[in-house]
Amino acid sequence: HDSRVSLGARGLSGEMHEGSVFWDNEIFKLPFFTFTRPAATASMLRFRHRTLPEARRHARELWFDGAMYAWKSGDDGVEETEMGVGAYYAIHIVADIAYALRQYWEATADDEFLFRYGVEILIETARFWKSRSHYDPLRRTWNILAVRGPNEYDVIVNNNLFTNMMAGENLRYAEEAVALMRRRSPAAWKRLAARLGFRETEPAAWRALAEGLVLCYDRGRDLFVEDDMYLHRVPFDMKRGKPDARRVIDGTLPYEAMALYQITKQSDVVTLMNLLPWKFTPRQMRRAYAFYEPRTAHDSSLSYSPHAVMAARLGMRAEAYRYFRDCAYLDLADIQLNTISGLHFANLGGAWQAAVMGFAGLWQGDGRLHLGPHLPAAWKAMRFRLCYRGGTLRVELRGGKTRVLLESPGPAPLRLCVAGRDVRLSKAGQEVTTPA
Ligand code: IFM
Repeated sequence: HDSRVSLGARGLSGEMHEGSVFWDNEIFKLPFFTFTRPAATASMLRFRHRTLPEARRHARELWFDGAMYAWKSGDDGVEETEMGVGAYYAIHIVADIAYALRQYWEATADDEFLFRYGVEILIETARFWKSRSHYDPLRRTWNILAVRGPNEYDVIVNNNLFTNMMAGENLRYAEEAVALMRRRSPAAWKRLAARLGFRETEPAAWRALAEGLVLCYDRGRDLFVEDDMYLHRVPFDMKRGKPDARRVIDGTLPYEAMALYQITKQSDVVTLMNLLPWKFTPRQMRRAYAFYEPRTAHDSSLSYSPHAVMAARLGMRAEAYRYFRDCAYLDLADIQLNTISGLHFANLGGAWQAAVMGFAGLWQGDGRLHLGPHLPAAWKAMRFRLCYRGGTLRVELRGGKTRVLLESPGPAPLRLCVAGRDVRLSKAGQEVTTPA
Protein backbone atom coordinates (compact mmCIF):
# COMPACT_ATOMS: atom_id res chain seq x y z
CA HIS A 1 0.00 0.00 0.00
CA ASP A 2 3.02 2.28 0.06
CA SER A 3 4.81 2.86 -3.23
CA ARG A 4 7.91 4.27 -1.53
CA VAL A 5 8.95 0.71 -0.80
CA SER A 6 8.68 -2.68 -2.46
CA LEU A 7 9.26 -6.33 -1.54
CA GLY A 8 12.79 -7.55 -0.97
CA ALA A 9 14.04 -10.97 -2.09
CA ARG A 10 13.48 -12.43 1.38
CA GLY A 11 10.69 -10.06 2.41
CA LEU A 12 11.29 -9.07 6.02
CA SER A 13 12.20 -12.62 7.03
CA GLY A 14 15.98 -12.47 6.62
CA GLU A 15 18.91 -10.28 5.73
CA MET A 16 20.19 -12.05 2.65
CA HIS A 17 20.27 -9.64 -0.34
CA GLU A 18 19.83 -6.76 2.12
CA GLY A 19 16.16 -6.25 1.34
CA SER A 20 16.94 -5.24 -2.25
CA VAL A 21 14.38 -5.54 -5.03
CA PHE A 22 15.06 -7.94 -7.93
CA TRP A 23 13.23 -9.31 -10.99
CA ASP A 24 11.76 -11.72 -8.44
CA ASN A 25 9.00 -9.15 -8.02
CA GLU A 26 7.92 -8.59 -11.60
CA ILE A 27 8.19 -12.17 -12.78
CA PHE A 28 7.50 -14.28 -9.69
CA LYS A 29 5.48 -12.28 -7.16
CA LEU A 30 3.42 -9.76 -9.11
CA PRO A 31 1.31 -12.30 -11.03
CA PHE A 32 -0.12 -13.41 -7.68
CA PHE A 33 -0.94 -9.84 -6.67
CA THR A 34 -2.20 -8.87 -10.12
CA PHE A 35 -4.87 -11.57 -10.01
CA THR A 36 -5.72 -11.42 -6.32
CA ARG A 37 -4.99 -7.89 -5.15
CA PRO A 38 -4.26 -5.65 -8.12
CA ALA A 39 -3.83 -2.54 -5.98
CA ALA A 40 -0.68 -4.10 -4.51
CA THR A 41 0.76 -4.62 -7.99
CA ALA A 42 -0.10 -1.03 -8.88
CA SER A 43 1.78 0.10 -5.80
CA MET A 44 4.87 -1.96 -6.61
CA LEU A 45 4.85 -0.70 -10.19
CA ARG A 46 4.60 2.84 -8.89
CA PHE A 47 7.75 2.06 -6.96
CA ARG A 48 9.40 1.49 -10.35
CA HIS A 49 7.93 4.75 -11.62
CA ARG A 50 9.19 6.59 -8.57
CA THR A 51 12.69 5.23 -9.16
CA LEU A 52 12.73 6.22 -12.86
CA PRO A 53 14.99 9.26 -12.31
CA GLU A 54 17.66 6.99 -10.84
CA ALA A 55 17.20 4.49 -13.69
CA ARG A 56 17.68 7.35 -16.16
CA ARG A 57 20.79 8.52 -14.36
CA HIS A 58 22.12 4.94 -14.36
CA ALA A 59 21.59 4.65 -18.14
CA ARG A 60 23.31 7.98 -18.82
CA GLU A 61 26.24 7.09 -16.61
CA LEU A 62 26.82 3.89 -18.60
CA TRP A 63 26.47 5.65 -22.01
CA PHE A 64 22.92 4.51 -22.77
CA ASP A 65 19.60 6.30 -23.34
CA GLY A 66 16.31 5.98 -21.49
CA ALA A 67 16.10 4.10 -18.22
CA MET A 68 18.31 1.25 -17.03
CA TYR A 69 16.74 -0.18 -13.92
CA ALA A 70 19.03 -1.61 -11.29
CA TRP A 71 19.42 -5.38 -11.23
CA LYS A 72 19.43 -5.19 -7.45
CA SER A 73 17.54 -2.07 -6.49
CA GLY A 74 17.64 -0.18 -3.22
CA ASP A 75 14.61 1.81 -2.05
CA ASP A 76 15.89 4.82 -4.01
CA GLY A 77 16.41 2.77 -7.18
CA VAL A 78 20.21 2.82 -6.82
CA GLU A 79 22.10 -0.22 -8.11
CA GLU A 80 23.20 -2.13 -5.02
CA THR A 81 25.22 -4.80 -6.85
CA GLU A 82 28.93 -4.26 -6.99
CA MET A 83 30.03 -3.81 -10.61
CA GLY A 84 31.76 -6.87 -11.94
CA VAL A 85 29.30 -9.37 -10.52
CA GLY A 86 26.77 -9.07 -13.25
CA ALA A 87 24.71 -5.93 -12.73
CA TYR A 88 25.99 -4.34 -15.92
CA TYR A 89 24.87 -7.41 -17.89
CA ALA A 90 21.70 -8.54 -16.10
CA ILE A 91 19.57 -6.11 -18.04
CA HIS A 92 16.57 -8.36 -18.61
CA ILE A 93 15.21 -6.68 -15.47
CA VAL A 94 14.36 -3.68 -17.68
CA ALA A 95 12.05 -5.74 -19.90
CA ASP A 96 10.70 -7.73 -16.93
CA ILE A 97 9.31 -4.50 -15.50
CA ALA A 98 7.67 -3.63 -18.84
CA TYR A 99 6.19 -7.12 -18.99
CA ALA A 100 4.68 -6.91 -15.49
CA LEU A 101 3.24 -3.52 -16.35
CA ARG A 102 1.59 -4.86 -19.49
CA GLN A 103 0.26 -7.91 -17.63
CA TYR A 104 -1.21 -5.63 -14.96
CA TRP A 105 -2.87 -3.49 -17.60
CA GLU A 106 -4.26 -6.50 -19.45
CA ALA A 107 -5.68 -7.96 -16.21
CA THR A 108 -7.22 -4.71 -14.98
CA ALA A 109 -7.82 -2.57 -18.10
CA ASP A 110 -6.56 0.26 -15.87
CA ASP A 111 -5.94 2.92 -18.53
CA GLU A 112 -5.59 5.64 -15.95
CA PHE A 113 -2.61 3.88 -14.36
CA LEU A 114 -1.10 3.16 -17.76
CA PHE A 115 -1.31 6.77 -18.89
CA ARG A 116 -0.21 8.27 -15.59
CA TYR A 117 2.76 6.00 -14.86
CA GLY A 118 3.09 3.16 -17.37
CA VAL A 119 3.62 4.91 -20.69
CA GLU A 120 6.54 6.88 -19.29
CA ILE A 121 8.21 3.69 -18.08
CA LEU A 122 7.57 1.97 -21.42
CA ILE A 123 9.00 4.84 -23.47
CA GLU A 124 12.12 5.15 -21.34
CA THR A 125 12.77 1.39 -21.29
CA ALA A 126 12.23 1.16 -25.08
CA ARG A 127 14.79 3.93 -25.49
CA PHE A 128 17.19 1.95 -23.35
CA TRP A 129 16.88 -1.12 -25.61
CA LYS A 130 17.35 1.00 -28.70
CA SER A 131 20.64 2.32 -27.36
CA ARG A 132 21.76 -1.02 -25.89
CA SER A 133 21.26 -2.97 -29.15
CA HIS A 134 23.87 -3.11 -31.85
CA TYR A 135 23.37 -3.51 -35.60
CA ASP A 136 25.92 -5.96 -36.94
CA PRO A 137 26.58 -5.18 -40.61
CA LEU A 138 28.16 -8.60 -41.17
CA ARG A 139 25.21 -10.58 -39.88
CA ARG A 140 22.71 -7.87 -40.88
CA THR A 141 20.86 -8.31 -37.62
CA TRP A 142 20.26 -6.44 -34.41
CA ASN A 143 22.09 -7.98 -31.46
CA ILE A 144 22.10 -7.48 -27.71
CA LEU A 145 25.64 -8.29 -26.72
CA ALA A 146 27.27 -8.88 -23.35
CA VAL A 147 24.31 -9.79 -21.20
CA ARG A 148 23.53 -12.13 -18.36
CA GLY A 149 20.22 -13.93 -18.74
CA PRO A 150 18.29 -15.81 -16.06
CA ASN A 151 20.95 -18.54 -16.37
CA GLU A 152 23.34 -16.69 -14.12
CA TYR A 153 26.12 -19.25 -14.51
CA ASP A 154 26.83 -17.71 -17.90
CA VAL A 155 27.88 -14.31 -16.73
CA ILE A 156 28.41 -12.74 -20.15
CA VAL A 157 26.70 -14.08 -23.26
CA ASN A 158 25.49 -12.63 -26.55
CA ASN A 159 21.86 -12.66 -27.63
CA ASN A 160 20.37 -14.43 -24.65
CA LEU A 161 16.99 -15.55 -26.00
CA PHE A 162 15.12 -14.49 -22.86
CA THR A 163 16.62 -11.00 -22.95
CA ASN A 164 16.13 -10.47 -26.69
CA MET A 165 12.54 -11.71 -26.78
CA MET A 166 11.52 -9.79 -23.68
CA ALA A 167 13.22 -6.66 -25.05
CA GLY A 168 11.22 -7.15 -28.25
CA GLU A 169 8.02 -7.30 -26.20
CA ASN A 170 9.05 -4.18 -24.29
CA LEU A 171 9.51 -2.30 -27.57
CA ARG A 172 6.14 -3.51 -28.88
CA TYR A 173 4.36 -2.55 -25.63
CA ALA A 174 5.87 0.94 -25.84
CA GLU A 175 4.69 1.42 -29.41
CA GLU A 176 1.18 0.18 -28.61
CA ALA A 177 0.86 2.17 -25.39
CA VAL A 178 1.87 5.40 -27.13
CA ALA A 179 -0.75 4.83 -29.86
CA LEU A 180 -3.42 4.05 -27.25
CA MET A 181 -2.69 7.08 -25.11
CA ARG A 182 -2.57 9.36 -28.12
CA ARG A 183 -6.07 8.11 -29.04
CA ARG A 184 -7.72 7.92 -25.64
CA SER A 185 -6.09 10.73 -23.74
CA PRO A 186 -4.71 13.22 -26.29
CA ALA A 187 -4.24 16.19 -23.95
CA ALA A 188 -2.29 14.18 -21.36
CA TRP A 189 -0.29 12.59 -24.19
CA LYS A 190 0.73 15.99 -25.54
CA ARG A 191 2.04 17.00 -22.13
CA LEU A 192 3.91 13.73 -21.62
CA ALA A 193 5.38 13.77 -25.12
CA ALA A 194 6.68 17.32 -24.59
CA ARG A 195 8.11 16.45 -21.17
CA LEU A 196 9.95 13.37 -22.52
CA GLY A 197 11.12 15.03 -25.74
CA PHE A 198 9.28 12.33 -27.69
CA ARG A 199 10.17 12.15 -31.38
CA GLU A 200 7.60 10.98 -33.93
CA THR A 201 10.17 8.66 -35.53
CA GLU A 202 10.66 6.65 -32.32
CA PRO A 203 7.80 4.08 -32.53
CA ALA A 204 8.78 2.96 -36.04
CA ALA A 205 12.39 2.55 -34.92
CA TRP A 206 11.24 0.48 -31.92
CA ARG A 207 9.17 -1.76 -34.18
CA ALA A 208 12.06 -2.25 -36.63
CA LEU A 209 14.34 -3.19 -33.76
CA ALA A 210 11.79 -5.59 -32.23
CA GLU A 211 11.46 -7.32 -35.59
CA GLY A 212 15.18 -7.39 -36.29
CA LEU A 213 16.54 -8.72 -32.99
CA VAL A 214 18.35 -12.06 -33.25
CA LEU A 215 16.51 -15.01 -31.71
CA CYS A 216 18.75 -18.03 -31.23
CA TYR A 217 17.03 -21.03 -32.73
CA ASP A 218 18.14 -24.39 -34.13
CA ARG A 219 15.90 -25.05 -37.13
CA GLY A 220 16.93 -28.71 -37.48
CA ARG A 221 15.71 -29.49 -33.98
CA ASP A 222 12.99 -26.84 -33.80
CA LEU A 223 14.75 -25.81 -30.61
CA PHE A 224 14.96 -22.30 -29.16
CA VAL A 225 18.47 -21.81 -27.84
CA GLU A 226 19.50 -19.98 -24.70
CA ASP A 227 22.20 -17.88 -26.35
CA ASP A 228 24.68 -17.69 -29.24
CA MET A 229 27.09 -20.23 -27.76
CA TYR A 230 25.00 -22.64 -25.69
CA LEU A 231 24.96 -25.50 -28.20
CA HIS A 232 28.71 -25.21 -28.71
CA ARG A 233 29.66 -25.67 -25.07
CA VAL A 234 30.89 -28.87 -23.43
CA PRO A 235 28.14 -31.21 -22.15
CA PHE A 236 27.99 -31.12 -18.36
CA ASP A 237 28.03 -34.19 -16.12
CA MET A 238 25.23 -33.20 -13.76
CA LYS A 239 25.64 -36.26 -11.51
CA ARG A 240 29.27 -35.45 -10.91
CA GLY A 241 28.78 -31.70 -10.72
CA LYS A 242 25.80 -31.83 -8.36
CA PRO A 243 25.93 -34.99 -6.30
CA ASP A 244 23.88 -33.46 -3.46
CA ALA A 245 21.60 -30.50 -2.75
CA ARG A 246 24.46 -27.99 -2.66
CA ARG A 247 24.85 -25.59 -5.57
CA VAL A 248 27.43 -26.72 -8.12
CA ILE A 249 29.61 -23.71 -7.37
CA ASP A 250 29.46 -24.41 -3.63
CA GLY A 251 30.19 -28.12 -4.02
CA THR A 252 32.29 -29.07 -7.01
CA LEU A 253 33.40 -26.40 -9.48
CA PRO A 254 34.10 -22.67 -9.23
CA TYR A 255 31.99 -19.99 -10.94
CA GLU A 256 34.70 -19.44 -13.53
CA ALA A 257 34.28 -23.00 -14.86
CA MET A 258 30.62 -22.56 -15.69
CA ALA A 259 31.20 -20.73 -18.99
CA LEU A 260 32.75 -23.89 -20.40
CA TYR A 261 29.67 -26.06 -19.99
CA GLN A 262 26.09 -26.54 -21.09
CA ILE A 263 24.75 -25.93 -17.63
CA THR A 264 21.77 -23.76 -16.77
CA LYS A 265 21.80 -22.47 -13.23
CA GLN A 266 18.06 -21.84 -13.09
CA SER A 267 15.17 -22.00 -15.50
CA ASP A 268 15.81 -19.66 -18.45
CA VAL A 269 14.16 -20.62 -21.78
CA VAL A 270 11.46 -22.51 -19.87
CA THR A 271 10.55 -19.36 -17.91
CA LEU A 272 10.45 -17.34 -21.13
CA MET A 273 8.02 -19.80 -22.73
CA ASN A 274 5.73 -19.61 -19.71
CA LEU A 275 5.70 -15.82 -19.94
CA LEU A 276 5.03 -15.64 -23.70
CA PRO A 277 3.21 -18.90 -24.50
CA TRP A 278 1.57 -17.46 -27.62
CA LYS A 279 4.98 -17.17 -29.29
CA PHE A 280 5.76 -20.89 -29.26
CA THR A 281 4.13 -24.07 -30.54
CA PRO A 282 3.44 -26.93 -28.08
CA ARG A 283 6.10 -28.92 -29.91
CA GLN A 284 8.69 -26.20 -29.36
CA MET A 285 7.81 -26.07 -25.69
CA ARG A 286 8.09 -29.85 -25.35
CA ARG A 287 11.45 -29.83 -27.10
CA ALA A 288 12.77 -27.01 -24.98
CA TYR A 289 11.63 -28.66 -21.77
CA ALA A 290 13.18 -31.99 -22.77
CA PHE A 291 16.44 -30.28 -23.70
CA TYR A 292 16.93 -27.86 -20.82
CA GLU A 293 15.46 -29.76 -17.89
CA PRO A 294 18.36 -32.25 -17.62
CA ARG A 295 20.83 -29.39 -18.06
CA THR A 296 19.32 -27.30 -15.27
CA ALA A 297 20.99 -27.41 -11.86
CA HIS A 298 18.16 -25.66 -9.99
CA ASP A 299 20.83 -23.75 -8.08
CA SER A 300 18.30 -21.01 -7.35
CA SER A 301 14.90 -21.09 -5.69
CA LEU A 302 13.55 -19.37 -8.82
CA SER A 303 13.92 -22.56 -10.85
CA TYR A 304 11.30 -25.02 -9.60
CA SER A 305 8.10 -23.11 -10.23
CA PRO A 306 8.65 -22.41 -13.95
CA HIS A 307 9.29 -26.13 -14.44
CA ALA A 308 6.10 -26.98 -12.56
CA VAL A 309 4.11 -24.54 -14.71
CA MET A 310 5.44 -25.77 -18.01
CA ALA A 311 5.27 -29.48 -17.12
CA ALA A 312 1.63 -29.01 -16.09
CA ARG A 313 0.74 -27.11 -19.27
CA LEU A 314 2.38 -29.86 -21.34
CA GLY A 315 0.32 -32.50 -19.56
CA MET A 316 3.27 -34.01 -17.66
CA ARG A 317 1.25 -34.11 -14.48
CA ALA A 318 3.49 -36.32 -12.30
CA GLU A 319 6.54 -34.21 -13.13
CA ALA A 320 4.60 -31.00 -12.56
CA TYR A 321 3.47 -32.22 -9.18
CA ARG A 322 7.03 -33.17 -8.22
CA TYR A 323 8.19 -29.64 -9.02
CA PHE A 324 5.19 -28.17 -7.24
CA ARG A 325 6.22 -30.09 -4.12
CA ASP A 326 9.73 -28.68 -4.42
CA CYS A 327 8.16 -25.20 -4.35
CA ALA A 328 5.83 -25.99 -1.48
CA TYR A 329 8.54 -27.58 0.66
CA LEU A 330 11.42 -25.32 -0.33
CA ASP A 331 11.59 -23.53 3.00
CA LEU A 332 9.71 -26.06 5.12
CA ALA A 333 12.28 -28.74 4.29
CA ASP A 334 15.17 -26.34 3.60
CA ILE A 335 15.70 -27.82 0.16
CA GLN A 336 18.22 -25.13 -0.86
CA LEU A 337 20.08 -25.39 2.46
CA ASN A 338 19.82 -21.63 3.03
CA THR A 339 16.42 -20.98 4.59
CA ILE A 340 18.35 -19.76 7.62
CA SER A 341 19.01 -16.57 5.62
CA GLY A 342 15.29 -15.94 5.04
CA LEU A 343 12.23 -17.24 3.23
CA HIS A 344 12.38 -17.33 -0.55
CA PHE A 345 9.62 -14.92 -1.48
CA ALA A 346 9.92 -15.42 -5.25
CA ASN A 347 9.27 -19.08 -4.68
CA LEU A 348 6.18 -18.27 -2.62
CA GLY A 349 4.79 -16.45 -5.66
CA GLY A 350 6.09 -19.36 -7.74
CA ALA A 351 4.15 -21.92 -5.70
CA TRP A 352 0.96 -19.99 -6.46
CA GLN A 353 1.97 -19.89 -10.13
CA ALA A 354 2.61 -23.63 -10.17
CA ALA A 355 -0.96 -24.22 -8.99
CA VAL A 356 -2.89 -21.47 -10.78
CA MET A 357 -0.81 -20.94 -13.94
CA GLY A 358 0.26 -24.60 -14.11
CA PHE A 359 -2.51 -26.88 -12.81
CA ALA A 360 -5.24 -24.43 -13.84
CA GLY A 361 -3.37 -23.26 -16.95
CA LEU A 362 -3.93 -19.51 -16.44
CA TRP A 363 -2.34 -17.07 -18.88
CA GLN A 364 -3.24 -13.89 -20.72
CA GLY A 365 -1.73 -12.03 -23.64
CA ASP A 366 -4.27 -12.01 -26.46
CA GLY A 367 -7.12 -10.08 -24.84
CA ARG A 368 -8.60 -13.18 -23.21
CA LEU A 369 -8.02 -15.00 -19.96
CA HIS A 370 -7.04 -18.61 -20.62
CA LEU A 371 -7.75 -21.48 -18.24
CA GLY A 372 -7.31 -25.21 -18.75
CA PRO A 373 -7.38 -28.20 -16.41
CA HIS A 374 -4.08 -29.95 -15.67
CA LEU A 375 -4.78 -31.19 -12.15
CA PRO A 376 -2.24 -33.66 -10.74
CA ALA A 377 -3.49 -37.16 -9.95
CA ALA A 378 -2.91 -36.54 -6.24
CA TRP A 379 -5.55 -33.78 -6.15
CA LYS A 380 -9.30 -34.35 -6.39
CA ALA A 381 -10.18 -30.71 -6.87
CA MET A 382 -8.86 -27.18 -6.79
CA ARG A 383 -10.74 -23.95 -6.23
CA PHE A 384 -9.63 -20.32 -6.22
CA ARG A 385 -10.77 -16.80 -6.93
CA LEU A 386 -9.33 -14.36 -9.47
CA CYS A 387 -9.72 -10.62 -9.87
CA TYR A 388 -10.05 -9.84 -13.57
CA ARG A 389 -10.90 -6.54 -15.24
CA GLY A 390 -12.85 -5.23 -12.28
CA GLY A 391 -14.78 -8.47 -11.76
CA THR A 392 -14.28 -11.52 -9.55
CA LEU A 393 -14.22 -15.05 -10.91
CA ARG A 394 -14.45 -18.26 -8.97
CA VAL A 395 -12.72 -21.19 -10.67
CA GLU A 396 -13.15 -24.82 -9.76
CA LEU A 397 -11.38 -27.79 -11.33
CA ARG A 398 -12.78 -31.21 -10.56
CA GLY A 399 -12.88 -34.55 -12.39
CA GLY A 400 -11.42 -33.06 -15.57
CA LYS A 401 -14.13 -30.40 -15.65
CA THR A 402 -13.52 -26.68 -15.33
CA ARG A 403 -16.22 -24.49 -13.84
CA VAL A 404 -15.95 -20.71 -13.92
CA LEU A 405 -18.48 -18.57 -12.08
CA LEU A 406 -18.70 -14.80 -12.35
CA GLU A 407 -19.18 -13.73 -8.74
CA SER A 408 -19.17 -10.02 -9.41
CA PRO A 409 -19.07 -8.46 -12.88
CA GLY A 410 -16.65 -5.88 -14.19
CA PRO A 411 -17.64 -2.78 -16.17
CA ALA A 412 -17.43 -4.76 -19.46
CA PRO A 413 -18.13 -8.43 -20.35
CA LEU A 414 -15.17 -10.67 -19.55
CA ARG A 415 -13.64 -12.64 -22.42
CA LEU A 416 -12.30 -16.02 -21.42
CA CYS A 417 -11.00 -19.09 -23.15
CA VAL A 418 -11.80 -22.08 -20.90
CA ALA A 419 -10.32 -25.41 -21.98
CA GLY A 420 -10.14 -24.09 -25.55
CA ARG A 421 -13.72 -22.73 -25.58
CA ASP A 422 -14.45 -19.02 -26.04
CA VAL A 423 -16.74 -17.68 -23.33
CA ARG A 424 -18.14 -14.26 -22.41
CA LEU A 425 -19.37 -13.60 -18.89
CA SER A 426 -21.17 -10.38 -18.01
CA LYS A 427 -23.79 -10.94 -15.28
CA ALA A 428 -23.23 -11.91 -11.65
CA GLY A 429 -24.01 -15.60 -11.12
CA GLN A 430 -23.37 -16.50 -14.79
CA GLU A 431 -21.18 -19.58 -15.12
CA VAL A 432 -19.69 -22.01 -17.58
CA THR A 433 -18.65 -25.63 -17.09
CA THR A 434 -16.56 -27.31 -19.74
CA PRO A 435 -16.92 -31.08 -20.19
CA ALA A 436 -14.25 -33.46 -18.90
O1 IFM B 1 16.94 -12.64 -8.40
C1 IFM B 1 17.50 -13.79 -7.83
C2 IFM B 1 18.46 -14.41 -8.81
O2 IFM B 1 17.84 -14.70 -10.05
C3 IFM B 1 19.04 -15.68 -8.24
N1 IFM B 1 19.75 -15.38 -6.99
C4 IFM B 1 18.90 -14.71 -6.00
C5 IFM B 1 18.22 -13.47 -6.53
C6 IFM B 1 17.27 -12.90 -5.48
O3 IFM B 1 16.30 -13.83 -5.14
